[in-house]
Amino acid sequence: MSATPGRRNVDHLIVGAGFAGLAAAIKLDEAGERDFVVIEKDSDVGGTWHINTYPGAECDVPSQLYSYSFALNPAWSKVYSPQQEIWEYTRRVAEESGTLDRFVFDTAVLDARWDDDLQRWVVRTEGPAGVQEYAARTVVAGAGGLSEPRLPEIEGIDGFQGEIFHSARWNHDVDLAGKRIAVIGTGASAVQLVPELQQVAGHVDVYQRTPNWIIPRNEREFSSIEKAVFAKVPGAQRALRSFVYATLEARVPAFARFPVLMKAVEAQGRKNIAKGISDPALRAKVTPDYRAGCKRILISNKWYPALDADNVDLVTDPIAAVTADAIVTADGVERPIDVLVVATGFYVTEPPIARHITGRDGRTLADLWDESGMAAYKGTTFHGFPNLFQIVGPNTALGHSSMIFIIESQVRYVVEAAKAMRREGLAAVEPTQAAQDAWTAEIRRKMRPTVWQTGGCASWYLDKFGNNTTLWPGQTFTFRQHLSTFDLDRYDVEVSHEREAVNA
Ligand code: N01
Repeated sequence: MSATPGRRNVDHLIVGAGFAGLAAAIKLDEAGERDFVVIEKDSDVGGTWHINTYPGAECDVPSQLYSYSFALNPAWSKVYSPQQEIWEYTRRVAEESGTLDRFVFDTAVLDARWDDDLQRWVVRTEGPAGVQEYAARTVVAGAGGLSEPRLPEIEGIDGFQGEIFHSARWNHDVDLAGKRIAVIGTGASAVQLVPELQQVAGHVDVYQRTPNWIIPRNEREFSSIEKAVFAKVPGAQRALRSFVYATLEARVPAFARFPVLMKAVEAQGRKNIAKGISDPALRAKVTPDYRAGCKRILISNKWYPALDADNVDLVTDPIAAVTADAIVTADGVERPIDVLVVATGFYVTEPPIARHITGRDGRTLADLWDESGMAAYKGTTFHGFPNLFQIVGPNTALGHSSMIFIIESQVRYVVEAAKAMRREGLAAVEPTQAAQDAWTAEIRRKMRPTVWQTGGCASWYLDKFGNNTTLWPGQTFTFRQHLSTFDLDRYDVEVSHEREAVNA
């Protein structure tokens, strides 16, 4: 193909240097697919674990499972790893992989457009050196489902004169000691950061729209003997990892087929409330009225005691407006604040990256998804978008186990696809509409009896049509089985135009 001045040809363009993009880079490299770039808008690897630096940020999946299978870490300090430790782990894995020379940091993807003549994606990026254009055989999107902060639309919020920031964009320059702080949201992030704020703030108002089921966190540090055993006997660590994996998978039937079993979790949650909170009125406010599991089950030993503290108020009246220095609730009460922390989650079912990816017929992924919701073949590939692979795509997220297992399953599929394309001399592969529709129909069928669909709550798992387009509705090993080989027979394929001409 003729080169356009300034445009760089690459085989693979990977978007994002979090767990997904990093695994894709490492595994493509190992498979001999070395001509790739990784475009990362942040200044380093680690994705969510580099960006989310709010106080108390920790993983709620056990550390033994929250790591790559190909890079076990015997040095995890605790059962649930803190953010900094996870980020340092990703950095170390990246350095040791020898792939960092192909990472481009502080650079955003402006748009990606499939070019039928080139049989490549034309991708424009913008970074410190300006705008760069790439022509890539494949795009591997690993931008993450929880990366774009969702800011609440509340009257007057733009006119707030104090400090305001999202949990995922923590402003460490703000001194919180003695301040009056409001936190909007009571999800996984808020549950971790509020207990930390409670310790330093003068007063904290926590604005709750819906309570979550929160069970105790079985927290402890690994002893030096355990760490030495993990380092010297990798089999021991693998055995523990397998045990954690099996324990988490054993919960799937309760989520997916028999939500009534979740009553056991609710009993644990009620006990946790009773242990942490003495005031019956406050206990009532934090007790959910829907089936556990419908929203993500949270784990914390610190949340309820923090809410029970003298310097914390839980506010359940809806927020009516934000003024220059206060929050006003629907009952007319005005609560003055210095700092507003917005812990309101992320754009999950309308990911902004979808607006920047334009397929074969000139439509963006967002255009399609706006009409009928997110859908993909095997959570990874898209009819109408040849050679596009999304890691953590539609219906691949988990409510019960480690996303790294899913990421590795998808990365294997991408590598198998790259090998198949090279072996068969293919320029483009794209799942057939029939294959994608059948996959989506099967997901919807499996989703129907799950707690996420029947549990009686609103959650970010569901899109505007009421469909759960985010979670995988089963055990993770079945997902891995589905993606263990690249099933070319479910794809429309094209050889290169040059080869077509020779064969004609
Ligand atoms: O976000 P969320 P998050 N006015 O969407 C409320 C992962 N994670 O950042 O429930 C008032 O869960 C909203 O209320 P409601 C994990 O997968 C993992 O906390 O919609 N309130 C809710 O309380 C998690 O699930 C870790 O009624 C508003 C909160 O804001 C995901 O990230 C740690 C509002 C949003 O909760 C997201 O968690 C942290 C409004 N306008 C996060 N809009 C680990 O440990 C929203 N809310 C691995």
